[in-house]
Amino acid sequence: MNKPVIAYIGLGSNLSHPLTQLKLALKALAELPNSQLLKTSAIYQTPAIGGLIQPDYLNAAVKLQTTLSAVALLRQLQLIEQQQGRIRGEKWGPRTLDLDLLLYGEQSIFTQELMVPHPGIMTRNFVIFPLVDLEPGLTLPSGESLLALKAQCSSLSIKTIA
Ligand code: PH2
Ligand code: MG
Ligand code: MG
Repeated sequence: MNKPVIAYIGLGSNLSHPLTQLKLALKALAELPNSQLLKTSAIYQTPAIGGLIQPDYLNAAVKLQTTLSAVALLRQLQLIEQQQGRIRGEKWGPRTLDLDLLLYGEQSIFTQELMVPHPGIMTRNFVIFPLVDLEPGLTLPSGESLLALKAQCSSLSIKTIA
């Protein structure tokens, strides 16, 4: 049995009733094997970042304890995305559900399929705000503190909806 690890997962949706998508995803995350859902952030509405004109996103994050390996957890997240009708289209295109493995313990992982910490953590308010809800004192493997990142990012245009 692997040692339990604390992982943080980012959720995003901007298609097919995003609030329903996030709620379904939270239920699926609570039922992940060898894992325990510890905490859920508020849900935020944020303008889409990326080149395409597309609907606003709803974003959130969860804190999970798991004995799944990072890759096994990634596979589970991809399965949930697929179950909720994710079609892998353009890189920055709209999606029914995006589940990103943001942090996996203290580990830095750089492989073809997995980059942890997720590169978006450093700059995106729709990742940083939910993470602050979960663990304001969090420090990234780089040694950077989450609150320092939050201080650098815009709070304009991000609002809590639930
Ligand atoms: N995800 C993207 C691209 N742009 N914009 C917002 N506001 N929220 C997202 O989750 C998001 C995005 C690609 O994963
Ligand atoms: Mg994403
Ligand atoms: Mg993704």
